Amino acid sequence: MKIERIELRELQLPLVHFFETSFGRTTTRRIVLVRVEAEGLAGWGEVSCGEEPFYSHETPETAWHILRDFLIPWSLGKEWAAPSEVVPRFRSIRGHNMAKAALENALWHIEAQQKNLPLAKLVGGTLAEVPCGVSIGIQNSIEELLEKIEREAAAGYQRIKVKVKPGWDLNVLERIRAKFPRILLMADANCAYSLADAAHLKEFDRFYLMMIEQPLGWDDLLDHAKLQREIATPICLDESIHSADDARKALEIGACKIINIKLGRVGGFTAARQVHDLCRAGNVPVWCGGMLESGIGRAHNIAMSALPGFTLPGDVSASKRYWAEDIIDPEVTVSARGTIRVPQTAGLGYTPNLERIEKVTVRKEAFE
Ligand code: OSB
Ligand code: MG
Repeated sequence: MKIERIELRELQLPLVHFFETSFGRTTTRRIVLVRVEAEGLAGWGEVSCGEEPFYSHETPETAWHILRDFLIPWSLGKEWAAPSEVVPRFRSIRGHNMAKAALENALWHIEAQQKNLPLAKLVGGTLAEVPCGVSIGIQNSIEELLEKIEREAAAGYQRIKVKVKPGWDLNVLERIRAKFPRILLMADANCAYSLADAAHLKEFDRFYLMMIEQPLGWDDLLDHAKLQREIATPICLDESIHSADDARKALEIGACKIINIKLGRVGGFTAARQVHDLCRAGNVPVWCGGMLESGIGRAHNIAMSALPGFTLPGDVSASKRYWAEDIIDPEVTVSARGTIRVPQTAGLGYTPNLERIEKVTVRKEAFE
């Protein structure tokens, strides 16, 4: 396929409720969207980075820069045999996986339309329905958190993830387990601890969590391996895994037992499938992480979650948990059993709502 035109835009979308992690609180998302035109078709991709360089080094500004000055000039007017060519063609650009993923995923969206296949099927998905969990941020009080857990569990979500940090951890988990002894529960620390906290983290074992996500540094596989030898709770890595090679090394040294795959963090569907295939071959469960995506990124996450190795409920949940009005039609909904039906129609299975997208766009630039 030949890429004829690419449009970048930045949206500002207020969250219906703030989202707080050990990094801080987000109230409005800044989302960069990529729209690629090729052979009469349009494909969309979303840059999933946060507003600040806290979860990763990428921000909307760095993504805009890398796309505008490198990825887009290297793509326009070129022949692309397959979306998977994005990885080798951009290999000399170090990092910036979320910017790369937005472009690559837009090409997958185009190819799904060209081949008249649902995106999920095109990337190898086999599941008709994907199991969903929710990620609940740090709240103003434990009572508010307990209320939220009650509401999400009653809505049918299959597992509850809560955010933890020093000072909002054992006290919170104690209260959750006292009220909800049976829910599938996990905790995400977003790198808030160090190996010096091993004895403290060992106390998490008494809450029989499904896993603890990314307790230690984003670049520290070795200490995760040491910690995993000391605690019973399985470690799941998020921030540490940027490629299939990272996943291989983490598993080889025992740094984790589970991996959270995010399309943006690993750089798009090609790399995500490699991480998935590696984990599946080693019987390591994976699940789809979320980055508070708009409907476009959410639709891509649903397609990826249809791969057969995604055996654990992910963080992909209903649009209405994030947005008063999503930018796709229909919005993403979750069944009473806590599942999302994987669209069976060609392409993304959701239609970007241009009128709505235009309304929340704060800047736009087109490249021909
Ligand atoms: O660590 O998984 C994370 C959101 C932003 C940045 C990092 C993370 C998260 C979430 C939210 O946990 C997942 C979601 O609901 O999209
Ligand atoms: Mg995480």
